[in-house]
Amino acid sequence: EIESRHRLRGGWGGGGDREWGRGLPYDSALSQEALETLAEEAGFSGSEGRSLAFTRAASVLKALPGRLSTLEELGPLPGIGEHSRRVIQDVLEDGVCAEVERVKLSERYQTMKLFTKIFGVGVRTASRWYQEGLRTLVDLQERGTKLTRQQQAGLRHYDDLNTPVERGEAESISRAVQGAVQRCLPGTSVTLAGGFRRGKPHGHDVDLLLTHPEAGREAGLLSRVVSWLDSQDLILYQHSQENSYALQEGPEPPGGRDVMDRFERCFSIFRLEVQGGPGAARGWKAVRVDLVVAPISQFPFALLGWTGSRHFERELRRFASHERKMVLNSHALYDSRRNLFLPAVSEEEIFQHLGLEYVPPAQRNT
Ligand code: 8DG
Ligand code: MN
Ligand code: MN
Repeated sequence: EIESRHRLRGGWGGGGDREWGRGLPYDSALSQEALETLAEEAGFSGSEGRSLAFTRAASVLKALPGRLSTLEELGPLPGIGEHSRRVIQDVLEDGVCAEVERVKLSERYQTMKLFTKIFGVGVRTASRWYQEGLRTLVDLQERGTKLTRQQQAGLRHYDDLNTPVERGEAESISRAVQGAVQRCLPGTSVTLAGGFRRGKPHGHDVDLLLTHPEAGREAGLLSRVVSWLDSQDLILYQHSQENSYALQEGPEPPGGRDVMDRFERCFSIFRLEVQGGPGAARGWKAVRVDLVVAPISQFPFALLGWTGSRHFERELRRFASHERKMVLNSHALYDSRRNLFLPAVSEEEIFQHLGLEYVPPAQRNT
């Protein structure tokens, strides 16, 4: 897809004013939404492959610069399969796709969506609860469903955590963490990654990447930072994981399950003071925050990995492995042909190693 995007930039210019069959302006947003719903539904059914196929198709549409007028225009596009084409065709012709509308109305889809929006609840747990006949958040509480500490926090702050985080809020949390690291280890840098680094105006959480210019100094930093934030009543929930990455082990096999990495990190919920918005009456709002610590030598890889989007990362890693015989993850880039790690001090250098033009964060929203 990354390759096809490059091709598209050359070949698809100036299509912005085309209109579809009945003379109404049409853009691909509706088809994208329809395909994303089917991707989500496939994920709920545990069909990862199908889910990925729909996500890819949606993402190909997103990369089209102009409007889509006929299905024929999709002719030479790779990554859009039979089923996705049918969905796009339906949307082009009728404005909706019956299959998608059926999914959206189904009890299972709606319940799975409700449950998986609880912090700490994945598809498997949500699916089990559905099988057990649970349908609402109240059901979970009243029927004494066994919940982890994380899920309890997720349920307690359900509304806040499903309210988009504004950029200003992310910046304010970033500053609070800056303050904490300056007390614990001066010189530590805090970088806003994730969707906000890609320029999105809001997100579902705040992703912060910590590093220190002197290798090794970052060890043990996170627990001190979290303790200090906690002592300031800024933390409503947290669980941390230690660094489990050892470069000597060699690269992990390509095509690993997802983008999970092994940095020291903290999944948390912050208590953010707010003036307006949904939490205004209370004066605070719960916000999901991911804190990740990377050693300086791995920082560019961590930054690239944690900037996302998830789909962009997946495609980039696939490109590295299929086209370059390289293993890319959030820790390193490994050249399997030459049997060596390719170090980098910036994201630009990683793209160079991969033989790709640099893609700035704002263009990674695929
Ligand atoms: P959003 O929060 O605004 O909804 O979007 P996002 O910022 O793009 O999504 P995210 O779920 O916060 O993930 C940000 C990036 O972090 C994404 O490309 C995946 C990446 N990431 C890693 N490792 C890990 C990991 O171990 N867990 C999680 N959750 N994300 C990881 O590189
Ligand atoms: Mn994020
Ligand atoms: Mn995150």
